[in-house]
Amino acid sequence: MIKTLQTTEISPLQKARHEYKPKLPKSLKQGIKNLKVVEGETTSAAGDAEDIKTMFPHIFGSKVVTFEPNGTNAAQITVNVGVILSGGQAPGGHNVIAGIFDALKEANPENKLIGFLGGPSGIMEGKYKEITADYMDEFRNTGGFDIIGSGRTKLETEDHFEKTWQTCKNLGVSAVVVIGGDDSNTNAAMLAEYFKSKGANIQVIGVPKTIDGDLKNEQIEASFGFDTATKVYSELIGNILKDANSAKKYWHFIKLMGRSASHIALECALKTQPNITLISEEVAEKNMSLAQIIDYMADIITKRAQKGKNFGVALIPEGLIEFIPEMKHLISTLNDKLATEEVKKELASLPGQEIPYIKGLLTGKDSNLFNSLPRDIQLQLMLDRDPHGNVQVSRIETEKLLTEMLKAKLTGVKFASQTHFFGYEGRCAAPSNFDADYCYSLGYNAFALIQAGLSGYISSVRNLTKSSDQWIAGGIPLTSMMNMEKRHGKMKPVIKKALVELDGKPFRKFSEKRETWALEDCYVYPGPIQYFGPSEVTDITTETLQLENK
Ligand code: FBP
Repeated sequence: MIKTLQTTEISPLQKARHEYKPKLPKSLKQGIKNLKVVEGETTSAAGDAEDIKTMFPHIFGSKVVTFEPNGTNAAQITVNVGVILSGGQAPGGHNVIAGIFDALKEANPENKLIGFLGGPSGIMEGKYKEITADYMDEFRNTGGFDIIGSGRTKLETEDHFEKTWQTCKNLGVSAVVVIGGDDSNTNAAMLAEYFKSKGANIQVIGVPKTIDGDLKNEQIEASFGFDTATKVYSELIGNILKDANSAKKYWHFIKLMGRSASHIALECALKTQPNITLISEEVAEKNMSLAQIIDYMADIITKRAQKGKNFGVALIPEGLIEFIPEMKHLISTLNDKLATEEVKKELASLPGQEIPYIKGLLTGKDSNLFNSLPRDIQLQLMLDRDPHGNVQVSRIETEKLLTEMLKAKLTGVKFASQTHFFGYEGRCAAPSNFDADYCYSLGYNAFALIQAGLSGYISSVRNLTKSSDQWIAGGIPLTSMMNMEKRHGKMKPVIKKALVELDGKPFRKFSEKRETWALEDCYVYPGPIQYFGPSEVTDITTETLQLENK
């Protein structure tokens, strides 16, 4: 039924996808009213347990839970649930909301779902939209976060929490679902702790979102969106590999999104087998300088040229720049300088003279490195930080920096290059079958956690390489994923970011193969995401998940 899809014209594929019925794990399939809550082990923290316990006395040490069918009927109380989309878009966000919506209406048709508009600022400012059945229908199985919008405002101070509480009181909201990455789920834990400490009867549940794939652990096998985004990028990389191998005249340098970890670059490399892939975590581990990275790439380009191959494809993770130890030092110095009011004022009064002014503030190795960079990169390194204090790596053209430096290095070699950045292209794609099912299950499960009376939990659906009916649904205490890290010079409780593990199976497979991939043309063409057809084509999971779960 697509009678409600009236707002904009839609494509035949959108019409067909609208009819798709996302699959649920067996435990949830029997209905929201028949769930049995099974308590597992008591949890601690990912690190610094004593500090985390002191900071989260009300939610620390809760038990892992899983859901099983054939439970007793839940009490039919009426609840209003609020939902927030936080941070960067990730395919499947709409299905998380659809899962929450369907579960809460199934539990009690009087229940309401309130969507807070534009991210966490929506709940602080009381900007919302009630999600009705008709409105929800328009967004099922679609990409984007346009159902309610997203934002990067942080919910972290007492004032923010008070405002949030006031909005919840005004709207009778007794549970809030935060769909976000590691930072947003850290803030969800703080909000859950705040509500409990105040005796406010408001539950907080997180949902693991980010295309970057760095919000994962034993219980959270993957963050949603990673599957679809990497499939989109791999399709594009596959097309470029074909073009490179056809024209045989260009080296293509492709920067791939993923603010910090290199999971996206690694997954795309495993899928497509290009000639060069840099992995930021390895660069950091080997303490490589920018010059050494250039040497490594120049060596492969030269060896291929000697074989008459003046073409190739290189993948560059977006976060690389921050993992090169000397760059990391420079960025950290710049962060400190740019954060002071004095420097901010000076910069504002010196339009056009920012670079010489900053140069005057740097000393030693920082100064040498900054001076060696092209002007555009110098300016990009000085751009405003995001609200979490991160350098906006998506705005730093690392791919261009590397090609410029390679051009200077490869004097006797025929070398023509093209640069690309694949990031936003993948974040709002219509979710793959995997993400459509996974997200719907995460959302449905989030309401199951609410119904079980839990707070300070993240929705967990695992056993993901098996068919969806064998997935295991439950909840993980957010504090069990936290440790203490230095942020803006202060130790803070945060959810531990999962970086690429160099002794993990995905990286090991890549490092066994990369020498062959560098010189031979072992290119694989994954093609576009398929929504219809044989299951081995439509339901395939990521290489990362398959290798990690082997
Ligand atoms: P989240 O961590 O919020 O999921 O965002 C991921 C991301 O897509 C990164 O890969 C990228 O660096 C960043 O968002 C870009 O941010 P913006 O959308 O603000 O340009």
